[in-house]
Amino acid sequence: MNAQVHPSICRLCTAYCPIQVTVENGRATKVTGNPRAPLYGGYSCPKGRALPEQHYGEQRLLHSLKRGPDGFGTIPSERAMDEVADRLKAIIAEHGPRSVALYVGMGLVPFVASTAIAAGWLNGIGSSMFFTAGSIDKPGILIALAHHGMWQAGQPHFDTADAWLLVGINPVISKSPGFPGQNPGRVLKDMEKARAKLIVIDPRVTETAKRAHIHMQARPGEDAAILAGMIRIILSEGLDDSDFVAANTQGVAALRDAVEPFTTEYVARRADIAEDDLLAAARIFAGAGNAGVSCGTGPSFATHSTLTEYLALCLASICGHWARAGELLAKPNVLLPGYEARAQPWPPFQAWGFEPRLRVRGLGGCASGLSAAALADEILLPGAGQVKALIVAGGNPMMAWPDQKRAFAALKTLDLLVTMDTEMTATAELSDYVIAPRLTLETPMTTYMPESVKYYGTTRGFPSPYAAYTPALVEPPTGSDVMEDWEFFWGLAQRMGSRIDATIRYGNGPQAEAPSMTFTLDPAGRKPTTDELIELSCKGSRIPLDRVKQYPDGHVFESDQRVLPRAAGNDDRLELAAPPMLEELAQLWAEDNRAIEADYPFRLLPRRTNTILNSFGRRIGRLAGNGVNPAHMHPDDLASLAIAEGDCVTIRSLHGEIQAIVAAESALRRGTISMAHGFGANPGSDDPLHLGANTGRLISVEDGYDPVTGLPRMGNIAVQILPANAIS
Ligand SMILES: Nc1nc2c(c(=O)[nH]1)N[C@H]1C(S)=C(S)[C@@H](COP(=O)(O)OP(=O)(O)OC[C@H]3O[C@@H](n4cnc5c(=O)[nH]c(N)nc54)[C@H](O)[C@@H]3O)O[C@H]1N2
Ligand SMILES: Nc1nc2c(c(=O)[nH]1)N[C@H]1C(S)=C(S)[C@@H](COP(=O)(O)OP(=O)(O)OC[C@H]3O[C@@H](n4cnc5c(=O)[nH]c(N)nc54)[C@H](O)[C@@H]3O)O[C@H]1N2
Ligand code: SF4
Ligand SMILES: [Mo]
Repeated sequence: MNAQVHPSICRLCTAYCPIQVTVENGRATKVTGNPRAPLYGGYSCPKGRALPEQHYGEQRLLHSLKRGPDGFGTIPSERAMDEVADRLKAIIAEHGPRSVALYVGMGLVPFVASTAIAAGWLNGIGSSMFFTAGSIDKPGILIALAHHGMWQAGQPHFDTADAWLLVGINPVISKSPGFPGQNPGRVLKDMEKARAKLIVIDPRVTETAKRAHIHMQARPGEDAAILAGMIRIILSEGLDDSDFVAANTQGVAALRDAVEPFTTEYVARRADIAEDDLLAAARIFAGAGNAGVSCGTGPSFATHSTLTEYLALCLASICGHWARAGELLAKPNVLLPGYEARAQPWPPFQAWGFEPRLRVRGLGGCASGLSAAALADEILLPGAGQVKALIVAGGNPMMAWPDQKRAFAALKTLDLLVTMDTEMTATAELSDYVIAPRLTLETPMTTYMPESVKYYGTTRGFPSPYAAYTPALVEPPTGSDVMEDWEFFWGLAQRMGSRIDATIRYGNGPQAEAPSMTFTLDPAGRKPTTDELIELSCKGSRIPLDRVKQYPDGHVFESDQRVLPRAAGNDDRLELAAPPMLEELAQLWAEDNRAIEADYPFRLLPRRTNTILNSFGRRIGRLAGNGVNPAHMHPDDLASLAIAEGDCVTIRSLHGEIQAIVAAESALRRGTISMAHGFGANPGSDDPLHLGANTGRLISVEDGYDPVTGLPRMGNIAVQILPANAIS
């Protein structure tokens, strides 16, 4: 037996854990955490350890497929590209380039150049109908930054934080990039040792909330009100950093007026939390020398997401929790170009109202891109500009888009649907062609992607200047016909006689002027290798890629670079009173969420679990368990409805209904139901006992949608529970 152990990187989620992969006779047989790697303390999770199953399990697509009258049959990938290119050319000739849309999902995230090349291909054929899963995640972050402005130097070093506020984010499980995801359980332990205080707002006693100094188990959907209440306490008690506020912000008086109605007593009653907890949380956050606040998908999906993110920024700014001149720059970059940062803002900027305009709900281009929640309607709405062909790359619209039935109707109307996926997903089932990609251990990669997420929110990115590179460790299984995601777009451009015009700009507004990567590929010329694309993306990096490659276990490339003082004559300011945000705050006040419809007394909340990543790997037994996503409910709620654990109930919203198996969970706030997404089947193939239920079916794309990002209410959904029925 020829077994070797190689260091590598798991890229399933944005944690990018360093791993050790045992390779026997050209196959990856075992994955464990890498104890030699810095930052992660040897951590790996069950999903990462199941990489061999992802690569060699029966579910893996090893050939591209074409749908014929009798179902799917394999097709050589070169021929699939010939046929797809011909059909696209015909569709463009008849309906124009805008009739071709591209949706990029989480499966494409690991390799920045894949998304850049996919988007560059779309550009090259003259379409700007580019949609990503990011638009149905936390799109409000980017719009909030545009309203507020951004602190050039970012936050101080994470290890210096003596308080941290987590709003509806559960990093212990999700490793969501709003909090250091490098072994977050250990990060929390280290915080405890350093006596840093963790404050959590979550309707569930999550794995993270268990470690909190203060946990406000609030009513869902009240996060903006709670943050407004904290700001009011800080300003009225004079706990703000008034020197920082005077020197670097504007609008504090208007903010003070706007939060005035959000008294401690009012907020505590509205969100059903203890007044003392709210007071203590505000005082701890303001009293900290350095503190951060990160909001997750919980508040994002509960409506008012941009406002919540905006108030989180205002909270940080009134407390002056930004890096000051002379401090060490916390995130100096490694694989991205180095940069100089001053202790001054980039002032607010416009981040919406861009081309292209969509034809539905007044939506269009904005900093978070086009809204994927509007794409089904763009496909269904007849007339000039209708989308006729959709390429789905590393995404699963049938599992992930809000309003599953509308997504189903839309995908079935298309003239051409092509999906690139490693498995036969619910979306692939509806496709004309399914393209089989290489998987991660078959491709080289760097930590470039998780490094770059710092440009998409204040608390994101590696907490230290860490980087790693891994070569491909194995070849795809013998006899397979798979390609890298980017090669498919290269192949299409080659056949369509178009170019690939790719640009990656990091960050938002004025910040995006700084590091960027622009390249044009001419598919008439020589095809690059993935390693050449990696080199291209790291051109101008602070640390040369070759040096990073010298450390197979990854390395922290410390820098002694300091934050520079404000430039002479500069008077840019952070905006604490952006009119659209203060107007929304006034609406929130008037809205008063306590009026829960009498007929829909429960609130359905999103959650993530440690073994499942979105809709990935649903067919990998070790991860998916029995394949069901239980509807978690409080035992007292179950008792009051005479429902037993394991019963199948109907969950009905104003928009749709699903059937789900109930599990008791006393960690939940009463009146809430907590369920993972990405389960279930296409309409007509439901099998709640074996495949689980799709929570997207309960969502309406028009309910509470944000006028800029288009994000509808995807959580905090009012539902009723109809008692056990006799499904078997
Ligand atoms: N109801 C509800 N809806 C939600 C959410 C929710 O909480 N509740 N969450 C939302 C969020 S936060 C997000 S980000 C979106 C996610 O939306 P999507 O990205 O559309 O959905 P995923 O389930 O992540 O699908 C990723 C797909 O990529 C495939 N894949 C894995 N590796 C590769 C690869 O190397 N190449 C290719 N081509 N494919 C690969 C996987 O098999 C999977 O089918 O869903 C959103 N939708
Ligand atoms: N294991 C695993 N990791 C993942 C994923 C996965 O599917 N599995 N998905 C990845 C993706 S695409 C993303 S976007 C990230 C998401 O990462 P997170 O944003 O951390 O997502 P969750 O873990 O679902 O945590 C959301 C929390 O919000 C709470 N919540 C629900 N509604 C509300 C509300 O109205 N207010 C407040 N304050 N809290 C609320 C829920 O109880 C839950 O604990 O995770 C990524 N990582
Ligand atoms: S947390 Fe798990 S899935 Fe995410 S990178 Fe680490 S091992 Fe992979
Ligand atoms: Mo996400």
